[in-house]
Amino acid sequence: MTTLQRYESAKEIYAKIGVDTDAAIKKLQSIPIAMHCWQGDDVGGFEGIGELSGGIQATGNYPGKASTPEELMADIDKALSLIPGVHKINLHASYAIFEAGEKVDRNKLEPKHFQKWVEFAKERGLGIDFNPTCFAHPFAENGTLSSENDDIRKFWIEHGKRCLQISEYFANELGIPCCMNIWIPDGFKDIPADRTAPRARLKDSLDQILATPYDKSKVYVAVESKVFGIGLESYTVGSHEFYMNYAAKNNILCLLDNGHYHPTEVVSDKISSMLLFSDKVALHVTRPVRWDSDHVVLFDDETKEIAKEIIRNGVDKVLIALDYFDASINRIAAWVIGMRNLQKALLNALLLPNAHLAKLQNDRRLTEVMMLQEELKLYPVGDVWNYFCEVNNVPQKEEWFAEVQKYEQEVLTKR
Ligand code: RNT
Ligand code: ZN
Repeated sequence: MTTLQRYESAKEIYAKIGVDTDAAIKKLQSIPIAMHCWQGDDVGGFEGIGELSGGIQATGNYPGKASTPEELMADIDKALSLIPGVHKINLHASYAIFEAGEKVDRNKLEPKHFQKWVEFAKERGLGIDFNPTCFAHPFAENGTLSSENDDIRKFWIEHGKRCLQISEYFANELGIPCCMNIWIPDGFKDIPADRTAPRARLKDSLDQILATPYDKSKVYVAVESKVFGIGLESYTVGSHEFYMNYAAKNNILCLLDNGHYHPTEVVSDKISSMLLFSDKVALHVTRPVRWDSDHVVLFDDETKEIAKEIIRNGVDKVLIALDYFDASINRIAAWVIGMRNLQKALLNALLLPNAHLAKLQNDRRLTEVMMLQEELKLYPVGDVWNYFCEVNNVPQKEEWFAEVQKYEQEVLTKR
């Protein structure tokens, strides 16, 4: 049977439960996911600083890592050619591109240092999301926006302001809103004596950054909390309560990274609450495994559950990005696996009879809710997915991997 024939058969099966597969595909086509540039080079950036810091770590030394803007862009191109749909790229400030001989510190960054990225995105119809980089820097060793050292804190506030201007530049140039996400690594390994003062300073620093005039319809500022980092086990300044309150009071967004909570706490259960009090919420979709919050996204239960919440609450209210970094496997494959898995999870959610399931719950027919949710798991979502890949002109099933192997042979092993 051809992909189309299998699709037609799946379409009939879904129609029987009131699900329109054509509509699901159309919707999936319109959902952009921000692909994080930092999977391509283990969060290295182009400043030549080397060591990653801030309680995050990329482990592994798989050959072929991108080390120049040209290499990273070529790798992103390769990955995007294997991913259906049109997406966004997510950049960190540490990926600024300087002219030969020029180099400025992070408190001096300007839009022009990202012009090459704008050209790259324009040619491909991509949007850009952005992040101040408050780690892997000599001034980030003892706190950044919450630092007790005034000069250091000023440096990071200025960095944040510059990033806001750069984010607006992206949005203006590309005609696509830019989500600017602030994450800082500040915290303590052991029990602090003063939990309040660092948080008060962080609050003041954020106030100062946000005092920069910017167009709120073009730049969505988000703040990302974290429960702990490596070497920052006992206290993080930017905790969930801190940012949830800060975002609500200042009319900015919370970014929920599903690797940043206690192990039995799930982001899929947080989205509906956030959206009752905020127009939008931003996500970092990742996969936490024990101490690490950044494994490649799989088509697993929590990813599927997050996708259901995105679809049920409204795709336009959720800014979706990926965030992980695995240096132990082919980095391009890591991108493709994560992006395709999140899309599969979104498709899976779009193919559920969501209104019917909600009605069953409302009628307290809970046995039926469980029964149907389980039966739906083996419906032919794969046939719809393959058809989606076909109409998008990207390889179906595992066929994309041959392309990555070829690229590894021809390009990556020669680096
Ligand atoms: C770290 C945060 C943060 C980073 C990126 C590189 O724990 O998740 O989002 O992963 O900014
Ligand atoms: Zn994150």
